[in-house]
Amino acid sequence: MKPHARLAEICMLGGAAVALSACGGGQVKPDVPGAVSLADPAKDDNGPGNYIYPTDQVYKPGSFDLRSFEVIPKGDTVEFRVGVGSRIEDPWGSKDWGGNGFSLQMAFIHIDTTPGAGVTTAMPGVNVRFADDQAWDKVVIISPQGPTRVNSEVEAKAADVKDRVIVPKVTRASGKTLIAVVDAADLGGAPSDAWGYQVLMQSNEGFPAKTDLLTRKVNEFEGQHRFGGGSDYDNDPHVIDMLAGKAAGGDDEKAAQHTALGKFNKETQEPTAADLAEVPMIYPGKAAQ
Ligand SMILES: [Ca+2]
Ligand SMILES: [Ca+2]
Ligand SMILES: [Ca+2]
Repeated sequence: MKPHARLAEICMLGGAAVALSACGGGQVKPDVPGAVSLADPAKDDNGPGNYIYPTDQVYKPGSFDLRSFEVIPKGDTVEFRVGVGSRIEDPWGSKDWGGNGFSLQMAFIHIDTTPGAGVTTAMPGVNVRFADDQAWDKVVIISPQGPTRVNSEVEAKAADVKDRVIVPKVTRASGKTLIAVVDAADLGGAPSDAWGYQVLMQSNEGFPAKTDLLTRKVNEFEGQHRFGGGSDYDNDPHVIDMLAGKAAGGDDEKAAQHTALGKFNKETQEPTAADLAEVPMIYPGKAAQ
């Protein structure tokens, strides 16, 4: 959906609760408290710059190219929208495995709601970390897997942070957009303009390694169902695209992403947290001020 169309939809929600400075205009910056609308560059779905899609034909170009991210407060619920670069399909018939109507994409939406608190390690299998002063407090998992499967994976592999993990009450795909609806209470309240976000794009792996939370591996060489361009160990970021933003350094978002994701210890086969790439938290409210 084009930003203008999206804006028009928000505008049509209208009324006292949803005031927008730009209704009918060209801007996409909504005035709804806590609302977020960010764009991400096209064709940076290559992690640190050199990752390659798996070879199977289901992984169509643009499938993991993050293009847009929206946070839409709606009363007691919050809708998250993650746009990608190609139409979202369901080649593996997700209804047969209790899924959500798509097959390939997976997104981890990390949220910094509480300065000075939170977690700096990402979900198992993603192989990145956050800075101490940008620790995440909640993560919304957009997965094609049904909630029973996602919750059992979290219980098995991320039990120490399970109270911070939010499996949406609704997860679906529409066109090129993944849509997730969560209760605001699960986020600790309605979104604030001070919150930070990082969206890590991954691919749903239905048969993950025991250390990986439904994430598809990045190896040295691409395979039918493996990304290439990284390493065969878990030192490389298993992140295909993410938000970078000017906050991540420089005006060039692609370069900022490539630089951040390229800073990992390439020599180790048994990485500790310090060996992993550090990804930035993006604070859209601060940027607008
Ligand atoms: Ca992108
Ligand atoms: Ca790897
Ligand atoms: Ca990006």
